Amino acid sequence: MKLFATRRTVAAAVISLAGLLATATPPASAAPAAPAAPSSPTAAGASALAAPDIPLANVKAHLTQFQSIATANGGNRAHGRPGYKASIDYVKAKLDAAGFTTTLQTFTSGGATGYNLIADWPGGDANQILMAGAHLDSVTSGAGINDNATGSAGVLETALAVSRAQLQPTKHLRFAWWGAEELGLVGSRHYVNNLPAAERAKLTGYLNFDMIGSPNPGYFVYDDNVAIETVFKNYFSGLGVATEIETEGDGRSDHAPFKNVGIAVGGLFTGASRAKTAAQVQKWGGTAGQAFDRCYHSSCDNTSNVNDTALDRNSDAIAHAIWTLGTGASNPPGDVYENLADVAIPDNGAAVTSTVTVSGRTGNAPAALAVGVDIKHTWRGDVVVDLVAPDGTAYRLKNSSSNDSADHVIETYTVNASSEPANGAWKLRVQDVAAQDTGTIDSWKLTF
Ligand code: DTR
Ligand code: CA
Ligand code: ZN
Ligand code: ZN
Repeated sequence: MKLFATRRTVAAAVISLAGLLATATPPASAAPAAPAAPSSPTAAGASALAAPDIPLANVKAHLTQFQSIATANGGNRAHGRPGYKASIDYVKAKLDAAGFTTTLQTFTSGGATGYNLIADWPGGDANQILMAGAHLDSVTSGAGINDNATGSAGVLETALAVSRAQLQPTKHLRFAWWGAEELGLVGSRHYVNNLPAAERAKLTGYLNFDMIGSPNPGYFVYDDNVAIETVFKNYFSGLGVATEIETEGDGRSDHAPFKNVGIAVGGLFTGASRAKTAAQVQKWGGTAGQAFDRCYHSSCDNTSNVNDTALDRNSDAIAHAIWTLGTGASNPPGDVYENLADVAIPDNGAAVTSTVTVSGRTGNAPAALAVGVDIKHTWRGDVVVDLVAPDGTAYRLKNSSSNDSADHVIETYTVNASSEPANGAWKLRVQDVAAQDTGTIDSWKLTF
């Protein structure tokens, strides 16, 4: 829209005229609804059980076993090598003895047979599965103790703690140890690619642990899903340990195949070859200018390449997440899924989107799906807003309006989404369709 005076003065004239006329209101189908419930995938009010401490000595005993296996098998535990299968056999034997239902899934990579070990804890809601996993393979150059016997041992000892507690979680718990991660997430991609859509839809989340005991550790939390991220951040703040968002690994570990099909993911990481900064030393101690793990993918990645405090804290954090996300309420009404990330809206340009991933729910979305929108904009009449369901169906929330010069779109719309499966990647699509004035998607959320 080409204006001669500044937009504000022209608008002031138009608005004062328009004040005599009906003001723009959201389309009837998206009439504002009641404010949403507190934001969490498990509704407020359901109390999760407190996790036990994970004994560091037990975790380190697994590391010693993995080191011995590598030493006895050519110095590594790599895909296709005897050290990897011996690692699988060790973990499987522990889980079988602890009452898990274990499954060995095979695949082929580079002409060699690979193995994923899947362990299900009997019980819990079969339609709401919480998964935790770690890759068990090393590179060929070493024993792979920090990368990734630490993650494998932390997940193993948490699973054994579930057994010791004879836990009866709300959700069904599934643990996984992946093969051939170092060759390109081969094992976890094989698992996800061969998981039918109906089975994927049951996964409420996948928690990934790849390098959780780096010798010069940082405390990094994956920021792929706000609810899972919050569980981990709350745990560490309870310890008085600062955390940072994990930025090095998008797509670089076994959470990626799950995220790529719309499953909520999270995890922890203590750092690889990047150097720790002086600012990070202030938070965490250690050595500035030195890699978080100077033996990353090297022959020196052995049992002396681990920081016990980091390993202990992260193992306890795994247990905290499993107990918190696994024993909280199942999906009663009022679950909130939100995305707090800012997305810039180009002036008079292409539409932008922000995604919220819903998983682990059963059935379709409700007839009164609440869509909470917080868009900052200096001329909201420019803005068109749609909710796009996982199958691509668009629901118009707000049309543009040439005379609505007010700031911001902060509304809760109600959408009849009862024809849409609840699980999947929902998107808020926003487009600025008039020149001048710009804005940002500040946050948005779905309340079921
Ligand atoms: N892909 C992992 C190492 C790795 C590097 N950056 C990140 C970030 C988050 C998790 C893991 C990683 C490996 O080499 O096994
Ligand atoms: Ca501990
Ligand atoms: Zn690696
Ligand atoms: Zn790794």
